Amino acid sequence: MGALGDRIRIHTGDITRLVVDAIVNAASSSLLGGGGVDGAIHRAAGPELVAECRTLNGCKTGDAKLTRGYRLPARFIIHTVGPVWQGGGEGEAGLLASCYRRSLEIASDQGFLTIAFPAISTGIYGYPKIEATGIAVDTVTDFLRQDTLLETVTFCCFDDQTAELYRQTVASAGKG
Ligand code: AR6
Repeated sequence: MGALGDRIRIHTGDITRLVVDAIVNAASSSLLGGGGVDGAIHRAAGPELVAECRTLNGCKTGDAKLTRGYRLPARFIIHTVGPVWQGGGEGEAGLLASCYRRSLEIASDQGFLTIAFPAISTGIYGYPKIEATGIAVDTVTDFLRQDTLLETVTFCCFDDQTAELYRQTVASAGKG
């Protein structure tokens, strides 16, 4: 197993294109689809995905559920529900950390080696990007310290500006 930094990758692009064991979806609590990355994942996976999601009885904020990946190159999808930003006083930070942790727990339980995350809650749900990136990087780093199975965690950023923010955050986390 390589050093911690070698197990974290930052990628710019569309998460639906990634060849990994599982991609994470920033879903809504119904799990029945929506806009943003959720809409892109449902479009790329095809209609079998929503059919499986209907059997799951939704998902609580901060929790995660697993489905197959259908027409995606990723074999599985871990659907997690991020918090809607309400100013920071409603437990948003803990809920966002829980999204990352629960997704990683599922991946590890399943024996997955590679997983990719979008920037959960930072689009339609309005979570401030700098704070959300700090939580994403800290939670993934903490998890990888005690888990030796997962080989790579990819942060899939939709644009270069977000990727640059992740690079800076990972670099400063490594110094701490
Ligand atoms: N690949 C990677 N990242 C993406 C992609 C993509 N194809 N498309 C968007 N992003 P959002 P949220 C980035 O709004 O804030 C849905 O309606 C985007 O730039 O997708 O958690 C759900 O059903 C942003 O940085 O998710 C929920 O109701 C990040 O993904 C709600 O939106 C997350 O933005 C969830 O809102």
